[in-house]
Amino acid sequence: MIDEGILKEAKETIIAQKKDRAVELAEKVIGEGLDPMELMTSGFIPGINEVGDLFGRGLLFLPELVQSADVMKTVTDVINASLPSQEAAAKKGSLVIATVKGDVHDIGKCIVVSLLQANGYTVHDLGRDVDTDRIIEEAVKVDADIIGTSALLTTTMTRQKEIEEGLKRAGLRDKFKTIIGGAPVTARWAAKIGSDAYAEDAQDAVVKVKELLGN
Ligand code: B12
Repeated sequence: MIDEGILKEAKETIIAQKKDRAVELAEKVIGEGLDPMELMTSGFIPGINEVGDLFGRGLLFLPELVQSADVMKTVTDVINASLPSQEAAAKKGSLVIATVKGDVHDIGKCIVVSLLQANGYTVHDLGRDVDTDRIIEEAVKVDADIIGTSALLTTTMTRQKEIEEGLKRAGLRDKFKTIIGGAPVTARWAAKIGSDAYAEDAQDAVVKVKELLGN
């Protein structure tokens, strides 16, 4: 268990944009053999969520949002790099993952990608702002088992529906399982558009992928 004071300070580093201290805390937790995902889930993520909340209420502006996101991105990279890589064991299944077209939010997607890789899945990360057709083409090309998409904007969630429709049109719907995520996305949305699964965070994504692949 990580000390409550450290978790609180981690949250604060995101809100107050203290990049050096945020990296120090991440390295300290990793160095002490504690769980960096706990620091992420109970420290840094609540911090960026609060930033989003303040931004949504007009109490904080875009330049600050961008700076907080930069700190968040940096610590995400530090923590992701510390997760064990299980490339050799990567026979459990493969995924193509992307943030949908029109959407540049990728912090959450990158966490999901790292945790899936750490759990032995092969992940083809196509990045962010990725066109629907390209996501489908890449899934065919690498013969993926699952297509995963992230959407953080209510205006880009519709791209997840577009994937379902694109797959159906191409006669490929039965070839792939689909999983969706992102802050505004819900299990209800998944059911509505016909996606096979919804995951609320990275840990849940691993659970749902396991279920989808039966392993
Ligand atoms: C950081 C951030 C940014 C950064 C993104 C940097 C980056 N590289 O990602 C920047 C500054 C670029 C940005 C820009 C914008 N943003 Co912004 N942003 C955020 C913020 C504060 C945090 C997002 C985040 O990283 N959360 C932390 C991660 C860990 O959580 P997560 O993304 O939800 O991911 C987890 C789960 O959802 C899930 N998951 C995620 N993806 C996937 C995928 C799969 C397959 C699965 C299974 C699971 C899964 O697992 C993840 C890990 O636990 C949110 C607020 C919020 N609370 O979401 C606003 C927010 C999403 N942004 C918002 C807005 C409005 C914008 C802008 C339009 C602002 C502007 N005026 O320009 C632009 C849009 C740019 C674009 N076209 O995409 C609004 C959206 C409102 C809406 N209704 O759509 C929000 C909600 C803020 C607000 N309250 O108003 N933003």
